[in-house]
Amino acid sequence: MTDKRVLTIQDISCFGQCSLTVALPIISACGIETAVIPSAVLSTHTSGFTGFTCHDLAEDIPKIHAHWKEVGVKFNAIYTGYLGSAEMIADVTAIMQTLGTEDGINIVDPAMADDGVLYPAFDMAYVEEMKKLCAAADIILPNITEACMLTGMEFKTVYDEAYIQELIAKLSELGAKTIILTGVSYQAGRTGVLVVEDGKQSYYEHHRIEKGCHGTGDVYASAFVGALLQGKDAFTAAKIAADYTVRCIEVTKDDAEHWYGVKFEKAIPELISAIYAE
Ligand code: PXL
Repeated sequence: MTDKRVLTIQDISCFGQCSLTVALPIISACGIETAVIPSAVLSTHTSGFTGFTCHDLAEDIPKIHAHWKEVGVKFNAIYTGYLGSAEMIADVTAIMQTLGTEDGINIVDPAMADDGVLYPAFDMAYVEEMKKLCAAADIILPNITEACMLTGMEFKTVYDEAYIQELIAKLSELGAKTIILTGVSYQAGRTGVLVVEDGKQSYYEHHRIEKGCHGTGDVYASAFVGALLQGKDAFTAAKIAADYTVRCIEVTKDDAEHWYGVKFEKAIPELISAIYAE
């Protein structure tokens, strides 16, 4: 297989610009064939909307897996995001263990928490299952809140390098080989991403826009996957994804009506230029 093929497993929030409605267009725009397994169908995402519907698709996952094994389809990367229920995580892990090519990469965004709290649908049973999925991954992309949940460390908004090093040490103990820790901020107005690969650490610091936007974790992870599959090393992909996410927030932040997500479509040309320039 010369062209790269990715499978992404996450929910489809029909409105709200997150999870599959972000991952599929971004990774496809990067020139990568993208297959999906929707883990749940929601009317909207759960951050800021009330009264949303949710239909869990856990029962379909083993059936899709069985069919694909018959078909013989394989993936160069399997990337998981927001899943929905703890019960499906064992089946998702099984997919990661069987449907990858020989050199396939498993990428887990443990999308379950932000700003110190779990998303409404999740509890500690979900966190426990997510730890196992992270252990089966080659690359994990937690934010600081998710890293704290996965390691049992206290969430802090102000911290020093020693705190981040302790988080990294505990995340490494979980078993993931490469860690992309997002939202690492040591000073006002700046934030960044810490990439830990084979024990070697690199930090990419950039401008921090104070206004947080929904769905940016998914935008970040999807751009990272697209850049990585286009042959970038993990640090370069992490940097490209960070710059793209900042641009998505910049083009959205002054539009009060667009509170539910980011206008990631507007900045896709910049993402593609960055991938082909570097
Ligand atoms: O962006 C993460 C995400 C994905 N899917 C659903 C969500 C969220 C964040 O809240 O609610 C359904």
